[in-house]
Amino acid sequence: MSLVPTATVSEHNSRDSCWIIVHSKVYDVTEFLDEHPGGSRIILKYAGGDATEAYEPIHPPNAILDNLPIEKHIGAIDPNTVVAVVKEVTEEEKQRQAVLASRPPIDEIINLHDFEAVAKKVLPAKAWAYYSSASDDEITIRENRAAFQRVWFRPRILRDVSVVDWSHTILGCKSSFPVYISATALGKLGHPDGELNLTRAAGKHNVIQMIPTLASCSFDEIIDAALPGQPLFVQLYVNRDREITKKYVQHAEKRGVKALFITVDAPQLGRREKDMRMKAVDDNGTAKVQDGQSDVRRDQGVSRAISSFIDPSLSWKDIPWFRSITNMHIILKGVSTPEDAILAYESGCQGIVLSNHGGRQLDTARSGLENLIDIVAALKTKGPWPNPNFSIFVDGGVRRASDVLKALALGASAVGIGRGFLYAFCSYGQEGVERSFQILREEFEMNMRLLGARSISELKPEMVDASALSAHVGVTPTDNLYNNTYQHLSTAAFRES
Ligand code: 173
Repeated sequence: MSLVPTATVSEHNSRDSCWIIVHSKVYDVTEFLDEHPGGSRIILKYAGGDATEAYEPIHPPNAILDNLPIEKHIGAIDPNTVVAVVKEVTEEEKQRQAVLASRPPIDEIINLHDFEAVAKKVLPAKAWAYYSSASDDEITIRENRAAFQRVWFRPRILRDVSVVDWSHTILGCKSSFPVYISATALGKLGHPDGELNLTRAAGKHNVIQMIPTLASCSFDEIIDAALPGQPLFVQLYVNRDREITKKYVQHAEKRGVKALFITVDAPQLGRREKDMRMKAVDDNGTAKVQDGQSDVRRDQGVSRAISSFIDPSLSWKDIPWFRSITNMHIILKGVSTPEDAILAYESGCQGIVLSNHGGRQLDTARSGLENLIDIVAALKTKGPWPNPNFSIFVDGGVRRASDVLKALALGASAVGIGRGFLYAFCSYGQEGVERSFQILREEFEMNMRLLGARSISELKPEMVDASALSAHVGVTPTDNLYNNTYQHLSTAAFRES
């Protein structure tokens, strides 16, 4: 491979001739500018220079190899011409490092909310905005939590609960508990090891991870980090180019992935306004090249910028095609109504996820937990119950084992947690994820004892009162005097610096 001097690269710094450096390799991306899913503006910002830092968290390592013709790979940067740039650490980064150093010790993290509180403080503002944001007025993201609080327990007593067992089987795979790690994109925005934090922790503790299509790590990196036989699922955004999708799906199956979760609630990405505002702030502060292009709106935020490959024409007619290209279990992720649940069942899928995409898609969509009631009732009319060949998963707002137990009592097969585990690795890496598993195990043990369920199979609809679930109103009068004196529970404390 030829060596390219830095000075030569810097001559190609415009829309007419645009070279960039990524991981010490030089690429001519002039003709790719208009094809870049994130728009040309972001590439032009680094025209003639090193784009590695911006590239790294958003692209899997093989993205250039897969998308840029080999003749556009100019060569390797000549190391003798590279002037070591002492990167100025921004004030924000300095503050962030200080906050990181004063994180609460991990054994003081005692619930999944604690991780969120730490992540909010230690993440770069852009990453926090991307992960935490939800669509429009963010009603649904909050409803996801509130829904669990409208379901009340009806515990049974005197059942000899000296031994309780929360282990479970999900789509034929053994799992430590009835929870899987749901897919969340762009893990390296939050931690240098990205999704591998989840893979490694999951392998060690028998938890199943769903690999995101838009992971920061490549699909193969994630599979390679898994232990032999470690069960994994994969999430799929369907590409406009079905050949790309077919290759991805068949590769996943060949590498041993057990189930394909096709995302069906995102033909277009929701407007996540926290994320959008952050993008606008960032651009105003740092844009060097004004290319005059309006191919990607400046206020679209991270996710919208990289989602243009998703096919909005996906329809029920495509399901037989998926069945024809893979033998993996096919699960539709993002089902909300009994009508669609029955269509999924009748089209030969092996399950559905009752999900509103963590409140990031249609705002004021109901919670998966609420939808569970009608969907279970509809599916009961269609076949055996529980149906060993059709699983109903729920995700959204799950932070406690008690949430999981409520969903299972109401008929869910298992529950997905996305942000809860994401925030665990953003704040403490793999150790954080392992701690989150330990917290859940302790919560399962206590809650199952108190509920009188010795195993997951003993969870029954009679153990919960979901009569208020569809009410959507807080009917309890506010007790102002009491509330004013009530001391709020707090999250883990930062150490004094
Ligand atoms: O919720 C998301 O942010 C998401 O699913 C997504 C979709 C496309 C690109 C990046 C993220």
